[in-house]
Amino acid sequence: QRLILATRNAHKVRELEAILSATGLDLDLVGADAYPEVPDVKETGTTFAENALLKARTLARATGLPAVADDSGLCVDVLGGAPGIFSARWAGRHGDDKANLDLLLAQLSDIDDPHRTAHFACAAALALPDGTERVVEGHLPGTLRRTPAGSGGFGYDPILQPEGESRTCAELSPEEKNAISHRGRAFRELAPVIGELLG
Ligand code: ITT
Ligand code: NA
Repeated sequence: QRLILATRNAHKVRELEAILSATGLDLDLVGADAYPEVPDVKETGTTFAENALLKARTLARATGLPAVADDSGLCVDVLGGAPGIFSARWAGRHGDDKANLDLLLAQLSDIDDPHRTAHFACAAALALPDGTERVVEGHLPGTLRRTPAGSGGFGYDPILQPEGESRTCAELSPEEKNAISHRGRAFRELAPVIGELLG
């Protein structure tokens, strides 16, 4: 069964392939890049769930195939949940991970350790061409380092130290990150629903 990964973020594609392959579902996963004629969705939602549904729905309608999407970000408690849904464009240019991370660190420079709590959030959405839709959310709580560490992962991984971990997400192996991540949690919860609705 073909399932479109409605994302153009190569890091997400890699993580989703690993997470979904490990669920035992027999899926033929293709990235959104296989459908260049489908225009990018404007992320006009006010929540991760709304944006994930928008992305999945757009690909499913345009292609006539089931699609899953991921909308995700970092929510910092002392910033009232920001950058949140604006995580990918926090410093202005969409997808400039280094600029986003540098700006956030500067904004938190006066915040002491006990107040540097945050979580990654991921909404995982499934949309079928017939209009059936499901969305679930996964979280990864932790604290934010003052100095980036590690070269794995992407985005804010070098500064998020998961609860109960002494390393940042960027210092974890891909398998270790997927085992605890917001994305892993969300898509492992969605997997049986995918199996049921596509089966
Ligand atoms: P698509 O919309 O095409 O899927 P995108 O990169 O624009 O790709 P989002 O709008 O969901 O995706 O933005 C996600 C941002 O949140 C991403 O740019 C990172 O800055 C951050 N983020 C999400 N998951 C992350 C993770 O696992 N580790 C570190 N940062 C993450
Ligand atoms: Na987004």
